[in-house]
Amino acid sequence: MNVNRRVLTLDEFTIQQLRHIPNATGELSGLLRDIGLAAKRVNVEVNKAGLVDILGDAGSVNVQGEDVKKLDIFANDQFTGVLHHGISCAGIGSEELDDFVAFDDAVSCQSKYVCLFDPLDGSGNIDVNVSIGTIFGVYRRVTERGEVASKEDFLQKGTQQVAAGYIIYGSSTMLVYATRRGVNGFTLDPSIGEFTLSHPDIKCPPTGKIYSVNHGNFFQYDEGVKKYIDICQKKTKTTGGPYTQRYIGSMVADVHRNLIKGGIFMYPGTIDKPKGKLRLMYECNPFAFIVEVAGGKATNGKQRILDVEPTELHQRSPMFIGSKDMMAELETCMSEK
Ligand code: P6P
Repeated sequence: MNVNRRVLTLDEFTIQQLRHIPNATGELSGLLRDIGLAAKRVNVEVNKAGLVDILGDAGSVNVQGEDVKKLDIFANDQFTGVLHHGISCAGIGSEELDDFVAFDDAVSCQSKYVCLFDPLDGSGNIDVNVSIGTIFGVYRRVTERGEVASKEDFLQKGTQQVAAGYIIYGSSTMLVYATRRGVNGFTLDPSIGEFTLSHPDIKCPPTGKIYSVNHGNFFQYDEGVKKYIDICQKKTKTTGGPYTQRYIGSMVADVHRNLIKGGIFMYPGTIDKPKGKLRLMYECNPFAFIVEVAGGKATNGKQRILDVEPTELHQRSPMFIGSKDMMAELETCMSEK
């Protein structure tokens, strides 16, 4: 049987990466494999979500007589389940759960990592068929292996992430993850049910022509943010433009597009929500890690996102992320009041 060696699956890639890491145990590869498995299961349900009259609404019973769960609860259960039953994760923090969950079985207590995730970000877009996604960040636990994980394992600065990534359930389903060695994208090949390397060594272009922001909140933004948006709107061919505004209300889709093509995504604080809407631990930190490894930048308007000292699991943060030259222009506007 001829093996197609040109197609590198996620598992083959993560195992290959081990060769570059002395005394690696393979636990991180195992954790990423577990995430890939949960993503495939979520992908099946997300793709069927349009068939609501077959699936029924959450709380109803489907044709197989199974209780239908809201898709984000379903996604949360999938990621929590595979990470709990794997050998690499000591506990999780999820957008869907009030508090972090430390797994107390002996195998999980011996695990090296904890994982923070938003199981299905943008799920409000499902019924209008807009791309949605899962976002995750992986940390090495700081408490002793063998003990049950505790709060300090989950509330670490973003700089402490050993890996971060996202799955985008869109025109195709992609898993993109970063370690300090680089950012790589894998597209799900339904014919073999594997994520296969399709976007090796992703780099964020130093500049771009796309700016992403919710204009509906414009008059609530900081003066510096309004000044930068005004500059974006006035760009011409001679000043690096014209720019286009792209914002689909699904962070994974907006940031993924800007990561590949170059651009800037902004979710600023507003008068009503000074801390903005996005969550630090499982939306801002993972994307900040990914984009910085790819050569971009991410701040909360005052400091680097990855340097923010977290105080609670679900804390929010303003978010500015993207191509480094565009971020520099924004920072200039924000520093000049
Ligand atoms: P708004 C989705 O609900 C989400 O958390 C992000 O995916 C998205 O970027 C943002 O909210 C959109 O928020 O207030 O612009 O509708």
